[in-house]
Order: sequence, then structure tokens, then C-alpha cells
Amino acid sequence: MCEIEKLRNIAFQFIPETKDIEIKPLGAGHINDSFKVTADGKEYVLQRINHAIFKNVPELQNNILRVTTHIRRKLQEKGESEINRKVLTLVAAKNGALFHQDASGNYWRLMDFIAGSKSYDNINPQLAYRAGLAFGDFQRMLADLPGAPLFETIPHFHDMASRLADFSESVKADRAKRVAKTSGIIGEIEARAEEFGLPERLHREGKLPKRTNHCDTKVNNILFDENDKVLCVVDLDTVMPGYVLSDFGDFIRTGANTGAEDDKNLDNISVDLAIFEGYAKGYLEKATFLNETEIENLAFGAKLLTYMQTVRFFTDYLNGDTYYKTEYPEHNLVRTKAQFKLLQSLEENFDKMKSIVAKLKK
Ligand code: GN1
Ligand code: MG
Repeated sequence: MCEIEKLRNIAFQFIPETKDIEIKPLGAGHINDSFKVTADGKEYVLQRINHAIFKNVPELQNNILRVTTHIRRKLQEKGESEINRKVLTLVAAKNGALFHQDASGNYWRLMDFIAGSKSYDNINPQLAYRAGLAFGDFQRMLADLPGAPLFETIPHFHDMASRLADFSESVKADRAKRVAKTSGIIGEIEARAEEFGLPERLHREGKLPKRTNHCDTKVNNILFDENDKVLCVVDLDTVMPGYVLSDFGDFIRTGANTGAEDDKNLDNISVDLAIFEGYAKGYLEKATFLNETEIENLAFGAKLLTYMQTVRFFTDYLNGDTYYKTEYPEHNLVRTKAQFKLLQSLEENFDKMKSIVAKLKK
């Protein structure tokens, strides 16, 4: 059976069989594979869930159902229009499950495609402001999610200590025999390990709470409509308990970088403070539940997530590229260097970022 035929059969586990169906690759995520399905005039997103990474697919899908159901209710209470464009809608398989497992053991899910939407890898301060409102609102809507805390779809996901332990182990094991090629990076990571243990220390002191976080607030995980108004936050696989610093920081890491996440030209990379300010303004307007410690450390969150991503890309490079999709052999090393350059720019601008937050808070 050819690839397209296989994909069609998978789609038919969720929707009625039809000849009027078209399937095309979609998006540029580093983890799952996505396709756009058009069948009988309706549009969907079909995704192969990377279950080497998301090991418990039923719990993962259950999290997404809880989150989207809660948000849908909130939007209805607010009297929003076009709710199906403002929150994701999962399509259940014909057997009632929220996923389908195929004969080779792969897991699949289907969602409605949000029509007339687009995402950006590069934005301007005005769009950053709108994105800040959107992620602030997202956290606020989920602050009273009923029931037990969400399932941790990836254990220790944004846990810096655990990421550093994986890094040290990978340096020691040197499975892909790449340590020799990496010169100063190991030392740069080690020199900052103590500084980035701060959130855990604040948590132990009772000052930094865990809240329901998106945990992947990449700039391209926000959908805008044709007039550049925010429609919807997507990529909900990692919505789970975490520190708000993570969500704030991951947006700055991706949205306020003047270069690309994998830029080969390090001169392109620096923090765009106008985008930082736009995002912080929008976020603080909506995230009215934050305590002092959380607000004071938002700028630190930008450094933290960029450091964390440096460590994650580098660890994957040392492991021989087993986690992130790569386009060429040294891709993870290029990503590592680009993230590290951004970290240096954030370090240079740290006081400015802190003053921006302090000014906005008043
Ligand atoms: C992954 O799926 P995607 O590409 O939006 C990753 C994030 C990283 C990001 C780096 C589950 O996000 O944590 O920050 O790549 N998601 C997972 O760009 O690991
Ligand atoms: Mg994504």
C-alpha cells in the first residue's frame, strides 16, 4: 500500500469513507508528523503522535480533551463568537477513542482544521502584544481547571536539574563520538548550571507555584486570522503543571529572536527588546493572578528557557540525534550554537528586560 493510501485508511478510522479526499503534509514541528486532510469539503489536521516521546497516548489525549472542553466552556460563558476557530476540536475515532493505533503500532489523532488561519515564525511588536494577551488568557482560563492536576505527558519536561543530569550523562557516554567536536560549549553550560537552579530553589521556599502551563509557547504555536487577530493557541501536547516563567520564556526565545532558531549566521541573532516589551505588556494585562516572585523573574524565564533549549539541542546532538527531527547531520549543533548566541544576548540585555517588566507592572 502506498503512503497516501495508508494515510487515507487512517483518516477513515475517524471520518466516513469517501473518494473526495486529499491529504498533504503540514507544518514544521520538530516532534509529530502533521497532514492536512480535505474530505467532502471539510478540513482536518491528521497527526502521527510521536509515541517514543509521548509514551502514554490515552492520558495525553485525555489532557487535551480536558483542556479544550474547559476552554470551550469559558469562551461560551464570555459569549464569544466563532468558538470552533478559537479552541481546538478533537475528532473521536469511530470506536469512540480519541486516537487510532495502526497495524505498525503508530498512534494517530484527528482535529478540525481551523479555517483561514496562519502562524508566524517572525512577528512584530504589535503581534507580540496580541500573543502575550493570548497566552496570558490561556493560563488564566486554565487556572480553575476542575479535577486532578493534568497528567505529565513528558515527565520532568521543563525540569532544569533533570535536563542537566541528562546532559552530563550524554557527555560521559559520548555515544555518537561528537564530544571532541564541540569545544567550549560544555564549559559554557556547566558554568551556568548553578544560576539556572533558581526556580527549583524558589519553589522549595514556597515562592514559585506550579500552575497549568502550555509548555511549548513557541511563536508558531499561535494561530492568527486574516486580520492578524489571535484565533487560537495550538500544540497542546505539553499542557501540564509548570512554572509560568517557562511559558513566558519560551515565547521570548522564539518570538523575540532577530534570527532563526537554527541560524547558521550568529550575527543575525539577538533579542528584539520591542518584541519583548510587546509580549510582556499583553501577558501582564491578562495574567492578573501572578505573584511578586513570578513577575520579578519573567525576564529570568527568557534566559532560562533559552539555556534549557541550548542544553536540550546539545544533548540530542551528543546522543546522535534521537529526539528532534533534523535536516542535516550537524543540525542540532547549529541549533545549539544559535541558542547559545541568543542566551548571550539575553544576558547582555537582562537589566533592560527587568526594567521593562518593572515599568509595565506599575
Ligand atoms: C519542540 O513540537 P514543537 O516543534 O512545537 C519541543 C519543544 C522545544 C521545541 C524547540 C515535545 O516543539 O519543547 O522547545 O521543539 N516539543 C517537545 O523548537 O519536546
Ligand atoms: Mg509546534
